[in-house]
Amino acid sequence: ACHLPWWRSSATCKSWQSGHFLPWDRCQMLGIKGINTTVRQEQQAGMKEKQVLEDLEMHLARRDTEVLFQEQPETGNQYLEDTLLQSYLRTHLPPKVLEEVHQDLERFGNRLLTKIQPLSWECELNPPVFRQYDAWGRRVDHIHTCSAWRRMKEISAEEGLIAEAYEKRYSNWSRLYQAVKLYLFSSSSGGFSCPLAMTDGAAKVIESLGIPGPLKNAFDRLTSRDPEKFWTSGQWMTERRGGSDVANGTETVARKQPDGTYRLYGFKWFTSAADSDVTLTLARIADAEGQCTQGSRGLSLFFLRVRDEEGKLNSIQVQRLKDKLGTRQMATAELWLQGARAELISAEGRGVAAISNMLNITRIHNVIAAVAFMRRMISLSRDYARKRVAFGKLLKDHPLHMQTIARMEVQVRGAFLLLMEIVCLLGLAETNLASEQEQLLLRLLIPVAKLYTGKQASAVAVEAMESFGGQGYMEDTGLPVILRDTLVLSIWEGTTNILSLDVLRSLAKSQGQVMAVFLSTVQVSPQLQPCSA
Ligand code: UCC
Repeated sequence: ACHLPWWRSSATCKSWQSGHFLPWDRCQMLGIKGINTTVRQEQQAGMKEKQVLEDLEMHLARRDTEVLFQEQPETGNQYLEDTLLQSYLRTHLPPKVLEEVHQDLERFGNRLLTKIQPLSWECELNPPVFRQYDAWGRRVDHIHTCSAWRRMKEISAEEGLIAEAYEKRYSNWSRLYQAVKLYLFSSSSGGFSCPLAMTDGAAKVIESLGIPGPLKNAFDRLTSRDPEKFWTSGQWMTERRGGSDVANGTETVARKQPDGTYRLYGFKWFTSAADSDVTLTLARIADAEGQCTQGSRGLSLFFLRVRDEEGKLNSIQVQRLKDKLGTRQMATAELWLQGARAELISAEGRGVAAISNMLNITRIHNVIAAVAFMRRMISLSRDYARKRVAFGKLLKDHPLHMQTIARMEVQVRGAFLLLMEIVCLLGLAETNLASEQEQLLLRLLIPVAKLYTGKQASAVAVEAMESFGGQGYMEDTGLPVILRDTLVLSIWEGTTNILSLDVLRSLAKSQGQVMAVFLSTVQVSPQLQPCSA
């Protein structure tokens, strides 16, 4: 008799002759119940069953190789595929610079595709692990990162992802060139663009201080192309009482030592890339009576090494790693500073003003990441539209679908051009070629671009995810990773409202001049603008 195995659906039965599974109604039709039938009837039934089985096997064979599976969306060499980027460089860079940069970017695009993207996925699959004690009960506070993450650090040095901006081989164009490499790297970096942002910010702060003697070694390492020498930096600003209101939230105290260094005592609640070599952080210097000045004027900026030469933590205890929605590839930790040795690097009480150089750089990196994630999602969505058939034709032949992609494309193009404008201005400012107006424009555009693209990137990522249908929601497509990592862009490095206040700060401090410059800049013809060659 026909029996239904418990693990099969009720619409299926197992034929007693063949051991194959047949739909229940086919069994009925074939009359293969096996009892109360004549020999002729059984022969007829046997032939019918054979035919059905052949049909079924053909059907299964087709299912194995064809229609059930959808073609995977892919990107090729991101530089060569990015027509806007290429045309921007052609129309803005001097020919000699363009020639060298083009060659390097084409090579880098291939390296990203063949070597770096697979590492990025490895970083996602092997997030950092925190081990507080060793097998013998000794406290070790070891943050273990995967080999792919450590390789990203070496690649960053080899590619000069920080060095390029400080060597200034191409004068004011070096910043733009660095930003383009970071833009290409960002969505394949497995989260390593975060420590790079802070490393760039730390180098910028040290450079803006005139690279004082005690910081020369650190500056050289932060901007090195040698993987053996290269250091990354953290930026420890956020404490228990919050990350936005730094002036009132910072409780860490600095005690001066007889040798002129300081020891820091406090609790840093959110320290990204906790595996970094060095960091910049804020603290309140205690006077002889142990009293500290409260508010912004009590904050000073310190530089410290996280570990000593033997890899031992600098009087720091790791409380735990953060359990984040995204950027899970990167170790973000809660740290107790228990007398960490540090050097004061700003004037006393000028910590916020000094670290704002770092904030402005990391905010530009945030814009870079926003544009890069949008570009990656849209590129994948476009490729999918060329491969995926629905309602009898490719998605690319459905006007409504293409309208959705076109709208996203407009978003990313606008954001990309804004980013290029900002890094052009930064390059001019860093080579003393920027006019006063250009400096004001830069000051205004950084918070505007960060707040705008941070929000825009998550909206575009959600839209792009939807364009893949249910596949977009599948973890192992890698698309949800991009969405999660994008969502942080409006949060860290200043939330949207904090940046809106920063826009007001720039307006107030310049007595409205930033707005006058902005209006006059957007009203003149593009040919007259600073970054239009
Ligand atoms: O740490 C974090 C995670 C790290 C991960 C980073 C990865 C990035 C990766 C990107 C790509 C993948 S998240 C935490 C980050 N924290 C913040 O962003 C802080 C947010 N809060 C603010 O920005 C606030 O506005 C504060 C802290 C700057 C406000 O401080 P104050 O002390 O209340 O502000 P004041 O008194 O208005 O400003 C003090 C001085 C003033 O200079 P003077 O005294 O000369 O007038 C300001 O003009 O600082 C100056 N200043 C600035 N200057 C303040 N902000 C700026 C600025 N943006 N540019 C120039």
